[in-house]
Amino acid sequence: MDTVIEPEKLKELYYYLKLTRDFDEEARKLFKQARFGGTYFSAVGQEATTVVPSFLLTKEDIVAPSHRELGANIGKKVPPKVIMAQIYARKTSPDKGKSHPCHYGYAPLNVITPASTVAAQIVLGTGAAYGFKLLGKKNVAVSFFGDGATSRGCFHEALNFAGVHKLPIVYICQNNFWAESVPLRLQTALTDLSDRAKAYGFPGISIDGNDVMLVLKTCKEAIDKAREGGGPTFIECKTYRWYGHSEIDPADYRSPEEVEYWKKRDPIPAYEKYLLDNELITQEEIDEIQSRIRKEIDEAVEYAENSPFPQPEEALEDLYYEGGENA
Ligand SMILES: Cc1ncc(C[n+]2csc(CCOP(=O)(O)OP(=O)(O)O)c2C)c(N)n1
Repeated sequence: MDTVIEPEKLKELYYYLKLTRDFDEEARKLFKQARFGGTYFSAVGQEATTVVPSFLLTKEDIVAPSHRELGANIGKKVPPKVIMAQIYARKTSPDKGKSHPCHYGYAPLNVITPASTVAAQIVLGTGAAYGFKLLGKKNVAVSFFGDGATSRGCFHEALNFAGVHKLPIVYICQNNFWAESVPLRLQTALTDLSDRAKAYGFPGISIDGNDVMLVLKTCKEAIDKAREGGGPTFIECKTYRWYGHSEIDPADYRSPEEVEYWKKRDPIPAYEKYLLDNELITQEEIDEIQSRIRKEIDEAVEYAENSPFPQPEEALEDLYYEGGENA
């Protein structure tokens, strides 16, 4: 069978998608039990658009995620226990418990820690791509953001710069039709956000972000092209978050019909069916993946809950980079 990536890899992708879904539902449950503070930004429903692009990258490629990109971290193979320690704000997390719970970043795998300011990570991802170009490296940056982020000035400045310099970057817009409680129609008069790319001189594509195989094909082509010096691509993935903006938001600004419509378009069972129908996975393998995921999530929770909190005086540590050849 002709697939965009090897059949074995399709199976591996299923594992990362399912891990993201189950981890996310677990984190929601833990928040409701007050096992960690702050809030939690669920991305249940949006897994295809985050896991797939990251999964296609090498370790050296850079990911610039936003606050809803659990899947981008899992797809880049950040260990679940590292992410759980971040959610729990423990000392063992990459930022030693200093940042927001869902600002997951991980330097060893080139995942940039998101900034709180919406759209700021688009600038960072673009800067990373510029760095790759200046250094003559064959690497790619992938920047993730929501529909709301495309209404901010720095989004436009970054894409303009990327177009001028033909940077090796893929912009993944997760259009879930809501920026917190603001509907898309009050943010823009556009129907397809990918039209924005025209203004910057590079291709924009709008796709069904819940179709795993379509996301895979579109992202693979864009990433390969960027790696070969073909410049940026903007991919608008139309998708949906099932729950509120964060776990403290009941999201009663949305109609039950709208939520139901999208729940019926759940990307994961559809992908599972595709794999089963095409004999790319067996039910036994699915069951085995499921029990492996359960064990990994339990271990991640145990790790986070047994990790210490940072001490107040540690808040002043690591504010400036003190090592390296330019120190
Ligand atoms: C400049 C700025 N304005 C407002 C906020 C508060 N805020 C955080 S996330 C968010 C919504 C972002 O919407 P979108 O970009 O569509 O991403 P989504 O949450 O839908 O994934 C807002 C308004 C912020 N962090 N930064």
